[in-house]
Amino acid sequence: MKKALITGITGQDGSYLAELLLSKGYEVHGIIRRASTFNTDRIDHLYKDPHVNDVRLFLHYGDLTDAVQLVKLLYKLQPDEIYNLGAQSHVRVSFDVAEYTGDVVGLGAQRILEAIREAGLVKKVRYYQASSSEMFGKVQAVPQTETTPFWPRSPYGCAKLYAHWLTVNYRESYGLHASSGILFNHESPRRGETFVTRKITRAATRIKAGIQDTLYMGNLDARRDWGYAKEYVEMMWLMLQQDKPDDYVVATNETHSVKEFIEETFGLLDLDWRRFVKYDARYERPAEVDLLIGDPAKAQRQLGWEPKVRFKELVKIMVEHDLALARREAQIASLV
Ligand code: NDP
Ligand code: GDR
Repeated sequence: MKKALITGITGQDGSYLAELLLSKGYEVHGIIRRASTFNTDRIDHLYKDPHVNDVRLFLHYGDLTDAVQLVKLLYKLQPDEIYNLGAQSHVRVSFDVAEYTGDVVGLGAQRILEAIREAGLVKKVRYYQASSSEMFGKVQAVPQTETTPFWPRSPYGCAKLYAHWLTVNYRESYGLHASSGILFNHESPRRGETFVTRKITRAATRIKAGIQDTLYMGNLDARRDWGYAKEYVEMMWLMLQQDKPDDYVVATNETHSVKEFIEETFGLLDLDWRRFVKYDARYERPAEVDLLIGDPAKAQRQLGWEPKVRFKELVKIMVEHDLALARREAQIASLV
């Protein structure tokens, strides 16, 4: 049985990846952070009491800022694959907590890579780094490919770039099987509620259910290449199944503005978005990434991967999920 370790297992991608690996027969280990409230909502359906038989999901306390614990875990677990998905992943927030973001996102990757060496796993383990289209930042070329020059526009983007080049460097320096997935924005009903797509689908469906009346937004002109998270985690796994490690752009090759996402969402709900959406400067960023559109030709060619869920279907999946949620909320509100 193959053994995988996932950092960021409680996040959107971590939860889908854990599902995928369990379905493939893996023993899955995840690092979770201690919090005063439970933060395992997205993986609770996968968790089994460790006292019963046939348990294949195990959770360990740890943190990407805690090098000693990372080394101890790698020694103990001796995983075949490591997926480094843990991050302070909010771009706007990274301007507020810049140092912390650099610590977790940039040095966090370094700590794991060093832990791999320290635990003597360089020849055994395969490493996946969650790189980001935010590394492209200021537009240098469209569509963006693996060879487009990087120009990050936030502390988050800079930290991801550091982690990305470290991944390349450990591959070149030590022969580590280390791959970077340069993933463009990917969304789902499990997306955090402060990222733009989920913020929109949550608000619009709550407006439809009569429990919210306004949605405050920042820059509506930014354009993103939005795909479906559940599909994108398959790519992470595929990269680690290749004989040779490499870096791949994962995207849909389609771009839409935030305004188009709003129009599509409110349109599905028969609502006129102009009545409900208001501007609030607090959601603007000191520097913006204006246009992202990725060319996944290399992934298609070498990994045989093609995105299936496109923009309209993605919006529909999220709206249907959030409408059911908003109706439950409205029902509860009417009882109290
Ligand atoms: P989420 O924000 O949903 O999840 C982030 C995960 O990282 C959570 O499990 C979180 O734990 C964990 N985490 C945060 N800080 C630490 C820390 N100090 N130590 C250990 N774990 C920590 O992100 P996504 O699932 O959307 O993204 C997964 C990865 O992919 C991230 O690295 C992200 O930057 C990157 N990425 C995401 C894209 C996207 O569009 N979704 C696109 C490209 C890259 P907790 O639950 O305790 O907060
Ligand atoms: P992004 O995602 O910064 O691309 O990073 P986000 O959904 O936060 O923003 C997308 C675009 O929408 C604009 N925007 C707003 N964004 C938020 N969050 N809230 C608002 O009210 C709002 N109004 C307009 C933003 O300015 C931006 O242009 C995501 C994260 O998942 C990263 O971790 C990941 O690496 C990249 O995607 C690829």
